Amino acid sequence: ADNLAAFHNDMGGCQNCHSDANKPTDDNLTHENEQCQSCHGTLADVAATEENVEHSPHLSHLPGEPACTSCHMGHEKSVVYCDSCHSFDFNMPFEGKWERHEPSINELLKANSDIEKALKAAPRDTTDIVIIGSGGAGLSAAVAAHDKGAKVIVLEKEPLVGGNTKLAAGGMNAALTKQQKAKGIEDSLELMTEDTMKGGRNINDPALVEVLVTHSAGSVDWLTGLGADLNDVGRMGGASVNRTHRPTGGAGVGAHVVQVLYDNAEKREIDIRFNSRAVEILEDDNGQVRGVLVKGGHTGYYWIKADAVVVATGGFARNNERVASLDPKLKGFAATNHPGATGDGLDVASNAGAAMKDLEYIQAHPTLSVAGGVMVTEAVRGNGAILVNREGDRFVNEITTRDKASAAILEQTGKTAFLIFDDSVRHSLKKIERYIELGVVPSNSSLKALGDSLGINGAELEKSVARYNEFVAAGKDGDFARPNMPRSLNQGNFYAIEVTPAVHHTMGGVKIDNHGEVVSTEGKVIKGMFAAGEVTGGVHGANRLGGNAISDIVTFGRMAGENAAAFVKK
Ligand code: FAD
Ligand code: MEZ
Repeated sequence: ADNLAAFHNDMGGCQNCHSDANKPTDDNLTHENEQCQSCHGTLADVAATEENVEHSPHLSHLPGEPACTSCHMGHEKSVVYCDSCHSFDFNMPFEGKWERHEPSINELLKANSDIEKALKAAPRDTTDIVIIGSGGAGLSAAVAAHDKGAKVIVLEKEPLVGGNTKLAAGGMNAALTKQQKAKGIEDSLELMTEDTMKGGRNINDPALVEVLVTHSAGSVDWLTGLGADLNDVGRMGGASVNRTHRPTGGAGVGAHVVQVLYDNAEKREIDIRFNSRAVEILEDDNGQVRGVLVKGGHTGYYWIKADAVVVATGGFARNNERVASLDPKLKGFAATNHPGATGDGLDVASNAGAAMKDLEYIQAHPTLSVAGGVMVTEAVRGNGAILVNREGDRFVNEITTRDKASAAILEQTGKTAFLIFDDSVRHSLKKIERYIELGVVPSNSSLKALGDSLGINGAELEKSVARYNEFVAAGKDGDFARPNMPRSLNQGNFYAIEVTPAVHHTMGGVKIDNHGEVVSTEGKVIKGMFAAGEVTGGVHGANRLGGNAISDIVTFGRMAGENAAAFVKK
């Protein structure tokens, strides 16, 4: 046997896995995954047998309950899905190499007889609204639309829930929240607007920024009402005050928010289809949405009849060809994003007549860990870490906006830098434990020894940290005017993470109005087509502030869901 199907066939036949030997049950492989678990146990059961393994492959940070078939393929080579971001040396039966060969939307649409057949057939399902994408925008839209009485189907092309949202680390920005008030933080809608516009180089659409800012506290309340914990409030680059909300103790925001939204979607029995790629938005002769063409990963092409669609497919930072065609400086750059962030939604929406906005603005995040392929959250700097170069010197205000911090790192020797912090920063932010578990954070009780072991000038590093601590004591950064220096770096062990910029966020996308409706190339609203989240353009202008995306996707996702529900009722 050289794959799982052949192996199980030798053990008793196709019915070991399938209810119908000729075809899979659905694109989630619901029955097949139940069969895996009935013999091997749940993910947690399997992880419990791996207590002595350094990184248990079944103990993942991903929300939802990832299906066994996300990695263990039946009729092809199995792949370690984690390797789409990391590179672990897991030993998996019948293993092949992680690779993605995904034809673009426009390649799929080229003279395809399977599509023609599917479109001539009756729709496989009828619903009110199809939501494309199961990230934070899509799930917020789904829960909100359901609660306004609409029937929804969520399509997700990956085998897992959550898109980039599940990776979000540092937090969600909001002004005038109960959480800020409890901590005595003074903020205002004007200040959040000013910071957002300034960070976006003032080309943001002011009407969209107004929606973002005025609904931000309401979105925090909505999420906490659904069960989220957003009690910790920290600072991200470009913010004038602490307004970045995350779970208590500084745990990652995204996996938590996706888990909460996913649990709420499950409670409402919302139909979420994995391995299901939206290929085309179908319109009637009047240009009004009438459904969506889907490529089911296991069941083939079919279409769903629906009166409205919400495009919530996220950004395209993981598609370097598309990125480099818009910003050639970023050719060959690594990305912080999940593998599905390829920009399908731009093609799907554009083929249906949508206008695009600000596509050329693409952001690099300054701190992708050189080892381990993991983005190190800006909250590490927000909570006190500094950046030094190989010469052991600071070279930038660490919490400036990302465009400036990334550019400064690329000017240093080897185009990398080191995040330096101590135990007090470590203990201020739970997320740091995850980086330590991944083995990407060398540490030492001596700063000099730490520097020397990593090819940093250790003696100079000691001097730079001592000088920084003097600035903290004086309350003024005499070198780079860093506005917040929450703690000195002098407690316990010291830590270093080598970092470099990587493509992170795509600011541009589908043009929407301030109701979340998609605007056509002729400047008119396309009836029944809504969009929300990173697939859209205009909210963040030329450069997004850290923490503003989670705010964006929850606010605009909810709004698109509610307005789509109102539209279908009409
Ligand atoms: P996603 O969450 O990316 O969801 C889109 C989904 O659509 C994906 O699951 C994708 O597979 C699916 N999809 C795409 N095409 C199709 C198709 N054709 N058919 C069906 N499904 C499709 N922002 C913050 O504000 N704070 C943070 O702390 C933060 N940390 C981050 C950390 C990392 C590592 C990354 C990568 C981003 C971070 N961001 C953060 C940015 C933020 O997470 C994203 O901008 C945001 O989550 C995007 O949400 P979304 O719902 O629009 O898209
Ligand atoms: O908004 C972001 O992308 C963000 C806060 C990322 C991070 O550094 O945590």
